[in-house]
Amino acid sequence: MPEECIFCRIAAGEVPSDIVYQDEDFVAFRDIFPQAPTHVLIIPKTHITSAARLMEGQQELAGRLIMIARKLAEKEGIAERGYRLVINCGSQGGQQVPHLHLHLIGGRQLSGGLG
Ligand code: DGP
Repeated sequence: MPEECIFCRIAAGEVPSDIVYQDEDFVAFRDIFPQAPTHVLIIPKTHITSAARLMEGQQELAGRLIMIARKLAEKEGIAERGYRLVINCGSQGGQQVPHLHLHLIGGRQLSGGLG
């Protein structure tokens, strides 16, 4: 794991975070700068820099990321009213942390725009 990767350090338990879910391969924790009442980041424990670096053999991992988001949306009580799933990818995509993460955002009315 890259020593300097903040999300690897969160996954390893070296940096505290508000963890809402974890299993052998994934961790989900609340975003430090929440954009909505529910703002959770779901990450693979393995260091993948971005969605652009996903390999063919990681299709299942990518699918599980979304399935975890779906289950967490239910757990957070936002599944019925709706929510947003976002993966920022690369600098023009607005990605700030270079470790693949899926944002689960909801609990308020979100605008229709994509910025
Ligand atoms: P992105 O722009 O897609 O790379 O989003 C990165 C998100 O990560 C941003 O919403 C803030 C969040 N974040 C950055 N550092 C930390 C941290 O140390 N802890 C937590 N919980 N969230 C963080």
